[in-house]
Amino acid sequence: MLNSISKTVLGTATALALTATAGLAEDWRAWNIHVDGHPNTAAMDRFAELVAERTGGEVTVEVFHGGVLGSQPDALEQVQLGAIDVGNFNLGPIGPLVKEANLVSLPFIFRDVPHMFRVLDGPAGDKIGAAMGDAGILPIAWFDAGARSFYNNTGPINTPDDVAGMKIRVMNNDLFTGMVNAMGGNGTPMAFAEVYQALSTGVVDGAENNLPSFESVGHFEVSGYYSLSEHLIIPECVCVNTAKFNALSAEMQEAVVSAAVDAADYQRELWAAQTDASKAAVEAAGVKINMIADKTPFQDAMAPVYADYLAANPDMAELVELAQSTE
Ligand code: BDP
Repeated sequence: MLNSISKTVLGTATALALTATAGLAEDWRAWNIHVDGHPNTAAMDRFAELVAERTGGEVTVEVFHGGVLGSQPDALEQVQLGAIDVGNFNLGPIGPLVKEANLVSLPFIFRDVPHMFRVLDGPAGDKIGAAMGDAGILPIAWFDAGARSFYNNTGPINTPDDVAGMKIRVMNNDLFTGMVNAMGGNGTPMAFAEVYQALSTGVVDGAENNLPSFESVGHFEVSGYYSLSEHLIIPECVCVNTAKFNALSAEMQEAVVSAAVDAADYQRELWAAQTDASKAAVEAAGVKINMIADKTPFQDAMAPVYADYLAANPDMAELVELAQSTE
């Protein structure tokens, strides 16, 4: 007769054998920096639903919103280590980890969002994706993050000279500090979660972001002017720890990718609507949206940023040319 311990062991062994036949269940932890009401939060929830549905529950995703799993640079390291499995990441903070990904963080590299997606869908995007995968952060779908513009309190920004002397918060990437410094300002990297307070206490004079994020975390409450410089058009990804993804069966990989791609289509629809809604909301709250008549002086001011980047990474010249020559 079996004693209770061996019954338990046997029971466990049977359960394990059943799981093994069905494939090992994967419970993924997902990082998302955005709050409720932001398009990416809704899209990450949709991703989790679709993954559960299409993998028959073999892969499940629990999304932690609002950056509670840590700042973006920290979360990216956690993805590389496999402590966080998946997330919605901006390619800006990925640049310091994957030099190919820095292509998209060069100011004014893209003419507009459709141009950015054409580059990502072409050979340049393949190179970036492969390099990110090699670094452990595999992109399986691309989100729209619009264009980033400057905001501050002292007055509208119309020329690079208006940025001179200002301390401007940027995401963690030397290209962004270089960008502000090239206008005579002081580019200051800081975690997203700290920016509201830094703006309201005057630790920084301004920051830069797209309209949905400018609104969703309340930066518009502490910034009177949003000037449409649109200096950065940076895509975002649904990115998975490469080893975790590779360990899935081909069928499960397909299910996860299709969930991410459909979630990205949903995100892009929501994004377009939210950009208009956020613009209207911040204007209604009293923010002055400033059109910049001529962006050429901003573009011209970026010459040293490109020169430094290409001097430090001569092998990236081909990618830059690929992007610039993409119709
Ligand atoms: C938002 C991005 C988010 C960044 C944030 C920032 O979606 O990934 O962390 O900007 O400025 O637009 O840090």
